[in-house]
Amino acid sequence: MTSSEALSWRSVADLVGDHADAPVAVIGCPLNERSLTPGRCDLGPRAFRAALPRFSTYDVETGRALTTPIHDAGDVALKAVSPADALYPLQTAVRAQANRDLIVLIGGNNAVTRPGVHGLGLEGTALLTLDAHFDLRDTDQGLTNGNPVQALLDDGLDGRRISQIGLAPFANTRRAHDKALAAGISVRTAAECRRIGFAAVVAEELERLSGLADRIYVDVDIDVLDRSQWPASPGARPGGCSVHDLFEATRLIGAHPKVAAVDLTEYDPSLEIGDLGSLTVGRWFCELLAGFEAR
Ligand SMILES: [Mn+2]
Repeated sequence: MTSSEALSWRSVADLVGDHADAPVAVIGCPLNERSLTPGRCDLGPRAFRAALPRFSTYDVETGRALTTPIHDAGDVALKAVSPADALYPLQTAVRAQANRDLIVLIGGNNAVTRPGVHGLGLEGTALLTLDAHFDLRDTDQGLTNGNPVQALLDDGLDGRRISQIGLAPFANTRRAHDKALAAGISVRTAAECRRIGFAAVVAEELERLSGLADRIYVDVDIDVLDRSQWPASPGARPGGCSVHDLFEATRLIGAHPKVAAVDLTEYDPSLEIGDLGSLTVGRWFCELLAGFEAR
């Protein structure tokens, strides 16, 4: 690289800092307790930030460079904090960024999602999940990363304002499926996404939810990805969606004017192979920003 080329390399990390008036904020949410498969999702926020210098702001698909300043709100202190006890600090952290147009929560396990939705407020909020799983396990044994959607139904979120995309066969129970349908949740399986197109299904559900709510919270449990492309989640399996699908869908999500918050959960850097996880999460963030700048 010549010196002039070096000077022109502006990375996405250069956009991130202490920016009081930035339209986008990132909150690190290293929640790791009560994962059904114990791991190190608490390492996710640090690995995410470390990946950002590897991404140019320039988008060859549009011929434009990302310019949006991003406020880094730091990490919420969640060491040894249970999902139930994480409700208050996480929803408080989200509410502190209420002046932003888009709040990005980097997990942490999927138990981040319930407090995240509460940060926006249940009233007028819809939930879209990209996830291989329903996350509708019973809550009688307490909150885990396997029941945030059930917990939100228990809290009073109307199931008709929930869409779940990417559900995998032989990875869920009939009980969870029955609960989803009884609650009025829109259930879109992985095979349906392959048939119609993953991004097309996401666009349909964003449209449906935007007619029912003032704002949309999007939960990306990254185990929706195919395990061959994404080894860094315990729940990812063969047969999931491709990274191309996820990136295309994420750009649509970022562009939707009613999307107020997006989380990325179940990234466990301790399962990393050859930087695959960090480079995928970094690109995912770039796609989200590219979508946001198209609003
Ligand atoms: Mn999940």
